[in-house]
Amino acid sequence: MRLMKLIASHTSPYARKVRVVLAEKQIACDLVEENVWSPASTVPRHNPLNKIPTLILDDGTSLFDSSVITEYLDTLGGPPLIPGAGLERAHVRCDESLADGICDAALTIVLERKREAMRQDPTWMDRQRGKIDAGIEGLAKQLGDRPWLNGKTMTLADLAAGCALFYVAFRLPEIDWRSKHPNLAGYAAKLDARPSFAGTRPPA
Ligand SMILES: N[C@@H](CCC(=O)N[C@@H](CS)C(=O)NCC(=O)O)C(=O)O
Repeated sequence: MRLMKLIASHTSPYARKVRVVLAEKQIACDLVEENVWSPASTVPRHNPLNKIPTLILDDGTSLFDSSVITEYLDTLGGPPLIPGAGLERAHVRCDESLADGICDAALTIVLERKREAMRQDPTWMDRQRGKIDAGIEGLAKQLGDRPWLNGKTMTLADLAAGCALFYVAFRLPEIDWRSKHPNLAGYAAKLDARPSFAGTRPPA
């Protein structure tokens, strides 16, 4: 059987979420690094949206959007990360969406800051900053003093939340969520110590 291939980068928080899930579930997968911003990107051959992560399956077909990929990986064995059905499942998926939404807003600011100063839109960036602050606050409230976002068991929600929090810390270090939300600081330290997170840190 040919190995699956994950087209990813070392800095994408969405790709990191997929890599963390692969590591947690000990699923073998080749990592192919691609720069989607380069005209030479081969990603459009597998994903018309030219976005990473994109998973190439062993039959040559592909899956994209990190939440679709993680849902598929969860069916391949290893410890289940998404509850099987009902509201429990919906809550985990909703938390994943919240975490991804924090990444979307952070990435929007990162991309806006790459434009010439004159073309940057402060109102647009403030709007995104509001989503990041409120999203992180939402995670902190939900976590409360519980070990994991959905109670006693670690789920995909926690892995997605970790990727979002670490992405904000990496790209927008002025957002000091650790001081503002000490419960998230302890939670993040616990996630960071897991081999799945330790092995997928973005380059310094
Ligand atoms: N919702 C998508 C977001 C993926 C995404 O936006 N990836 C970024 C890299 S961090 C990308 O490939 N951007 C290229 C582009 O938007 O053209 C997911 O969860 O996979």
